[in-house]
Amino acid sequence: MSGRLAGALSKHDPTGLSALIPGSGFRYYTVTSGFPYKPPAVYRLAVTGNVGRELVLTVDDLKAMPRTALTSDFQCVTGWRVPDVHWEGVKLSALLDRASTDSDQTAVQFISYDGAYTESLTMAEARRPDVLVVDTLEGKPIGRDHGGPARLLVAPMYGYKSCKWLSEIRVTSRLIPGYWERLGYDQEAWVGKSNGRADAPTT
Ligand SMILES: Nc1nc2c(c(=O)[nH]1)N[C@H]1C(S)=C(S)[C@@H](COP(=O)(O)O)O[C@H]1N2
Ligand SMILES: [Mo]
Repeated sequence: MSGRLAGALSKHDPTGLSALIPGSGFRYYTVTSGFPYKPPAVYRLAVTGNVGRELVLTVDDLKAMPRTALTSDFQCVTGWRVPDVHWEGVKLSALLDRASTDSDQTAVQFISYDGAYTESLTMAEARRPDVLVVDTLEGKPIGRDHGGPARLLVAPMYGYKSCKWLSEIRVTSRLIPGYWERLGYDQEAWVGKSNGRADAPTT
């Protein structure tokens, strides 16, 4: 069901169809004791590590870069799934290019400003067109609960790869396991192809 249809039905149907509205099926996750937040005006995203030039980007800088929109199912490895979630942001590959990432580097680490969460991808994964730094969810700025002002979205993988409250993207010479990987979850977190995803970038 499309988001628009679910939204229209929910206005007239009191039986619980609102649970199908994209976005409303999310759980809000944090591994810390709270939900940190940096207002858009003070938020900064750094691109660091083995790059030709380090970047420090504002929300406006992200808005000014070539934008990518993508609709994909969002699925947590624990079982919940939100169909057809619409995100917008900037391809991670574009940020890596803009920072003149050293060509011999093999991995990228993602660091959250919550002070605890990290994630990582191989360079090949990081350069996929369906891996974005997103600042927009269902047409609105990403708020505190969903890890705004900007978070990672690794559309083809389980939700734990999509680091919330993203503050630093660090180019590294080797893969550094993330928070959940150190607790036993797979580094390669591809969602099964049988889910019928339609998450190709639309721009
Ligand atoms: N910083 C941070 N990022 C995180 C998490 C977290 O606890 N902290 N949880 C991960 C998991 S397991 C999932 S399923 C998604 C959930 O995203 P949501 O809270 O926006 O629904 O965020 C991922 N990114
Ligand atoms: Mo998750």
